Amino acid sequence: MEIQLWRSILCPYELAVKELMVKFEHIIDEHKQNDLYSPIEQVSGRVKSLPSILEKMQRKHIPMEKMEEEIEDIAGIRIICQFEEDIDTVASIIRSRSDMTIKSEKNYLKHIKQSGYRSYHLIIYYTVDTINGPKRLQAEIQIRTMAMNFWATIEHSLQYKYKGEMPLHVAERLSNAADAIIALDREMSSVRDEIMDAQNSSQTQSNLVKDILLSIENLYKISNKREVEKIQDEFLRVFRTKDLQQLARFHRQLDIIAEGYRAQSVSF
Ligand code: 0O2
Repeated sequence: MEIQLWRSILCPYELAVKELMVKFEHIIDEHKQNDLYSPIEQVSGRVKSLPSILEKMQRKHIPMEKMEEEIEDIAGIRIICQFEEDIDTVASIIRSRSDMTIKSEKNYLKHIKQSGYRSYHLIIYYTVDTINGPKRLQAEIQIRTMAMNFWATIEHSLQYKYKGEMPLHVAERLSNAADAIIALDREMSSVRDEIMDAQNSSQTQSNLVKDILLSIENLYKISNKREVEKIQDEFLRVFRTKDLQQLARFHRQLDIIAEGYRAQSVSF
């Protein structure tokens, strides 16, 4: 097949990867903006390389006309979570979306691969709009923790290095490392609530500070500069206390002051 033709086949998959990444990244933003812990830590994506597509077609005896149907991971999205519990949450989010239809799911957390590989895989149908109209295609979404990703990345590189003929002593080391990753994920899960609390309050503080600074900036436009400077000094004092409740109280007071100014300017 000509390179040009390959390009036009892969073009919608590139669009799908870009769109899906934006959508998952937006889920992170939405959680943060609502002071919520995000079950998604990080998102990446790729279109499968041509050599990798050709190798898979050869290995699985897939004819050209069946390529798009049978190679389900031409578009691939990887979602990284902090904790193992988050994986289920992310899978549920995907299942409930109206723009993604589940084709199949593979649970390599319950059924760990012989290599030691753990991840949750979903194959979805997703429609992109191209210059030739809508195109429904498949994409693979891999969901895993940071620790699982660490292991899989190293193992993938070694697989590539040894081209499927991994020496026994390396395979053994990887298998031990996989056990250590299971233990690490378990340990992290046991302190999940505490970590989530800490991250939530840091996000709440960051949003509060952003709102307060915006309010002070707006007050500058409509009120007496001296008074706003006093408010700013008071904000710095409250900020230094690192007390979230004091900061929230200050925010509410600022709202009342701003409301007062707005009422005054309307009555004029
Ligand atoms: P890439 O793009 O290099 O990651 P197959 O693809 O034939 O192995 P199948 O049934 O099509 O198997 O899909 P499967 O096993 O559900 O998922 C395939 C993808 O999962 C792989 O993509 C890897 O990304 C990941 N994966 C599966 N098993 C392992 C493993 O033992 N170690 C690591 N590190 N990753 C694994 P590709 O094809 O390797 O492409």
